[in-house]
Amino acid sequence: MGSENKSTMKRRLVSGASMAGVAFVAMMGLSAGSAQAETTDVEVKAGTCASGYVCGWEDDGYGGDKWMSWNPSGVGANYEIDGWDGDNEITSIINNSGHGIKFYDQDGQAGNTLCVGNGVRINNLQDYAWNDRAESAKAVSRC
Ligand SMILES: [Ca+2]
Ligand SMILES: [Ca+2]
Repeated sequence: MGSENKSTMKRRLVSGASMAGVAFVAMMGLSAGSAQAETTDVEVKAGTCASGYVCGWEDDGYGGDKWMSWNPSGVGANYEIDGWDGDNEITSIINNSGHGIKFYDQDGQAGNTLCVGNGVRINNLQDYAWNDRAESAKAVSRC
């Protein structure tokens, strides 16, 4: 009797495991679907940086708050990223300004720099060791 119960338990365990497998596959299918939706979403957000502007967002993938939206008047123009809403928060950038944009990791165009060429999109500044660092910027003729 004892061994029969054991084998019944075993069968139950095996069938439970295969059910879990089915659930896992279904979940994988779902996450693949949402990853696709996310890509479209990123493209939509990326499209919100108008020609002539350089834009900076709080999160990667042009998400979260858009702390920077600047239309530089020309080469040499300076921009001060807001100390409360922007400094040390920008994670993604699109430069549609028509100029190179030099970012500084301190206020008043001081400190270390990262130059982002015209037409460049950076999905995640972490890739350049520049996540949450930008505090000010300047338009330059080229990077
Ligand atoms: Ca950030
Ligand atoms: Ca600043």
